[in-house]
Amino acid sequence: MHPLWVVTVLLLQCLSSHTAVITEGGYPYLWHKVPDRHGEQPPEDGVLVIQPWDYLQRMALYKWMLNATDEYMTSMGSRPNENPLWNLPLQLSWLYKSVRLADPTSATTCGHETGDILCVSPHSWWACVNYYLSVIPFLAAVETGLLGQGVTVQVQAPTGVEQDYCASQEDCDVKQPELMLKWESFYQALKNLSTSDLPDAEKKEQILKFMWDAQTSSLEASSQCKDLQKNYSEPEQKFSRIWIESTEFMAATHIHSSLEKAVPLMAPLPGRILKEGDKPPNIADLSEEENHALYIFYWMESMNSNLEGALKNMWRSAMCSTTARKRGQEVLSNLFLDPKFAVAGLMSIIKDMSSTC
Ligand SMILES: *[C@@H]1O[C@H](CO)[C@@H](O)[C@H](O)[C@H]1NC(C)=O
Ligand SMILES: *[C@@H]1O[C@H](CO)[C@@H](O)[C@H](O)[C@H]1NC(C)=O
Ligand SMILES: CC(=O)N[C@H]1CO[C@H](CO)[C@@H](O)[C@@H]1O
Repeated sequence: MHPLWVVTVLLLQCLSSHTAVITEGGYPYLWHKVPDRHGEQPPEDGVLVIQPWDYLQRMALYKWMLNATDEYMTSMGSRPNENPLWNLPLQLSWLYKSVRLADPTSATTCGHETGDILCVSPHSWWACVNYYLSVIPFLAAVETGLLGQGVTVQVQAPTGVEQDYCASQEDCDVKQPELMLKWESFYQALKNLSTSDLPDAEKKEQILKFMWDAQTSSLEASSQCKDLQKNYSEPEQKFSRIWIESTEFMAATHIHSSLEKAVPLMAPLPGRILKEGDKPPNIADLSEEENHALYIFYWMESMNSNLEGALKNMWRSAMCSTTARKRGQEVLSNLFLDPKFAVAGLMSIIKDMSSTC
């Protein structure tokens, strides 16, 4: 073979095996720069001020949540980073890397490379959705005493937006009572289970159930961000709708989203914001895997809307046992990760699974 040909083939192989890189050294972007709670001064008067409109500060909420819950996660396994909350900082890392936390209106340079790249824009729909998956779970953790007794939090409000974000435990208890309760139950369950005699496998299942219930509620509450979708391209809007749906599909399988297991699930997500005219599976500057995952996303959306939402409900009721959920995880990861997996097979699998409940 001609050497140039060999190089070309190798290069093509590299390109086609490329998926969006969402980590750095195995951890979310800039993880080592994220402030450590214990490295900081104790809060003055017990009031901790948090600034979620900055990437590192928002990521810090996750670092602290992981730190505070790790001791209750021993039933997840003995290896490091088995805490299932890892999917949340990874998600934020992907949003940051794909510039989804930036201002989509270009009225400001917040979050853009040309401006303050660490800035999280209150105009970003993704940043808004993530508020319900970061600030709220954090406030609930504080409320259940996980970050120390007597600590209260004041959340810095964003400027220049009408979005009504709740800004303290009290405020969120009033504006998002059910959501706060879901997260508090999760933390409460962690504490309860840590002193129970149940076998680890049973504890693990319970913890994952409570956690995914809470994450699903956060996704539902994020419908409040709807107005912010307008400033994105049609393909990005479509993708964002189905991203919520597919995360709910994943949630129904109660997957153990440890650091190691959550990375491959996020790797095929599109590495940049979609533009007008982007048509999967033929977007030239995205990898085969990203194109394929988007194609599946679009297919699932059209399927689900043809069935008026029934696909999701069918899926949820099919995920009725540990065995079914395990199989559900396999189906989803095959669907998104393996471009050869036959889309048509999904329906028969759902049918098959429903009948075993
Ligand atoms: C939490 O962080 C502190 C300081 O970095 C560390 O000493 C402690 O071991 C951590 N706790 C857990 C459960 O990881
Ligand atoms: C935890 O235990 C307390 C006290 O026994 C109980 O009231 C509460 O319902 C339990 N919560 C969860 C989520 O298991
Ligand atoms: C909902 C929203 O954020 N709309 C904004 C879209 O972008 C324009 C400027 O380009 C803003 O004026 C809108 O407020």
